Parts: sequence; C-alpha cells; structure tokens
Amino acid sequence: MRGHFITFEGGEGAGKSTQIQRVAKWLQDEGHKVLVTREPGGSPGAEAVRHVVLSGAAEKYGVDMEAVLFAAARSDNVEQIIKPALASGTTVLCDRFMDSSRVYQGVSGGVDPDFLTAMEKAVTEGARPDLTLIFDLPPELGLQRAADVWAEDGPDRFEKEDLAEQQKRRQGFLDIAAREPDRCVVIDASQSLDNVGVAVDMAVTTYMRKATEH
Ligand code: Z5A
Repeated sequence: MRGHFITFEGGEGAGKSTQIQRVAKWLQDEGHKVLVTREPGGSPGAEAVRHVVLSGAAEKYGVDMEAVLFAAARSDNVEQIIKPALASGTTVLCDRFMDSSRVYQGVSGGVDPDFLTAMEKAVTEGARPDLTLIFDLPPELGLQRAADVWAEDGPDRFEKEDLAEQQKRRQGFLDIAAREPDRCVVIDASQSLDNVGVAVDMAVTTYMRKATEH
C-alpha cells in the first residue's frame, strides 16, 4: 500500500521543523515506517540547489529563475526520495513542498501562476500531498522565533524581506487552505509548543483514521 504523504507549510519560525521531528517519532513508535525530508533539499541534488537559492545567489537572475530552481530541486527530491519511499509504504513527512512555491514565488514573487502551475503539475505527478498542515502565526512572532536560531548565518534570502511581504505570504497560505479544505488543516502556531503539538496530533490522527476507513 502507498505510504501517506504529509507536508508541513507556513511562515518562518512557525515550528514546522520542531513538530515534524515529534510527529516522526510518534508515528515510528506506533509502528509506521517514516521518512522525514525537507525542501528545498532532501536529495543530494536538491541540497546543492538549496544553498544557491537560500544564499540569495540566484536572486539577481530574477523570480522566474528562482522558481525554476525550486522546481528542479523538488523534482529531484520527488524522484529520488519521496516516490520510492511512498511506493514502499513509508509515511513521508516533508518540511515545505509545493505550497511554498505557490506562496513565495507566486503570491509574493509575482511569478505567472500558469507557469507555476505547469511546473507544479509536472514535478508532483504521482506525489501529491494527502494532508498539509499550514502553520499560521503573525509574521512578527515567527521572525522573532527564527532570529533565535540564525546564529552567525543571519537571515536567509526570504527572511530578509519586510513585514508587509511576510503578511502577504501568511494570507497566501490561508487562501490555499480555504481553497483546498480536504487537503489542508490550519494550525494556530502562535500557541505554546505543547498546544501546537496537540493540534498537529489531532489533525494527523483524523487524517489517518479517514485514510484507513477508505
Ligand atoms: N522556499 C521558497 O521560496 N519556495 C519553495 O518552494 C520552498 C521554500 C520549498 C526555506 O527556509 C526557505 O525557502 C523559506 C521559504 C523558501 N523561507 N524562508 N525563510 P528554511 O528551510 O531554512 O527555513 P523555514 O522553512 O522557514 O523554517 P524555520 O525558519 O527554521 O522555521 P520552522 O521550521 O517553522 O520553525 P522551528 O525551526 O521548528 O522553530 C523555530 C524556533 O522557534 C526554534 O527555536 C523553536 O524551538 C521555536 N519554537 C517552535 N515552536 C514554538 C512554539 N510553539 N512556541 C515557542 N517557540 C517555538
């Protein structure tokens, strides 16, 4: 049986990475085979692209170039890591996926939606998320949390952008959730770690129950 594909999306510092590790452990303890991956990155090829896009090295070539690079990285991660894992019945948890391209390159970057949709369709064929958790919180709070882990590297290419842009992205994720309620669940990520964890577990449990009923 194909594994479950769950993606974690939202703004910076929302707690995605923290919760994904916790969910992975919980599901493993319950006997699931679990693979955690991230985007941009995951596969060796995509990790190489990660550095190029997050350092800002590609910014001068424009938003279309960045969108293609994110799609190229996603294609490699999907083909090398995600599809083989799903095919072997493994539950895949992915830290960011196609909704980040829709929001960062589309809503915020202004890339032509038809161009983005065409790339998304080509790249995610056979690997569409079953459940997407959208971590929602005021960008001020997310950036404050993210700043605590920047250390000497400082903010990346996208964290540098102003609050109005971050606010646009927050709305972009909420709009996706409103358009695709069967796939997306919005998590109030401004709560305490424990309370966010409870909301996440509830969403995953509800999805798993429905999936096993069908
Ligand atoms: N990007 C794109 O433009 N297009 C695409 O298609 C894709 C990505 C896939 C990847 O950044 C960047 O690439 C991203 C979008 C763009 N832009 N940015 N910036 P990344 O992978 O380096 O980082 P991120 O995804 O933005 O994650 P993050 O900033 O590391 O945040 P997080 O994973 O959501 O949060 P965290 O690391 O779990 O937590 C951050 C801190 O907050 C940490 O100290 C936690 O202990 C703390 N925390 C977490 N939850 C809580 C709660 N509930 N209360 C208090 N403190 C908390």
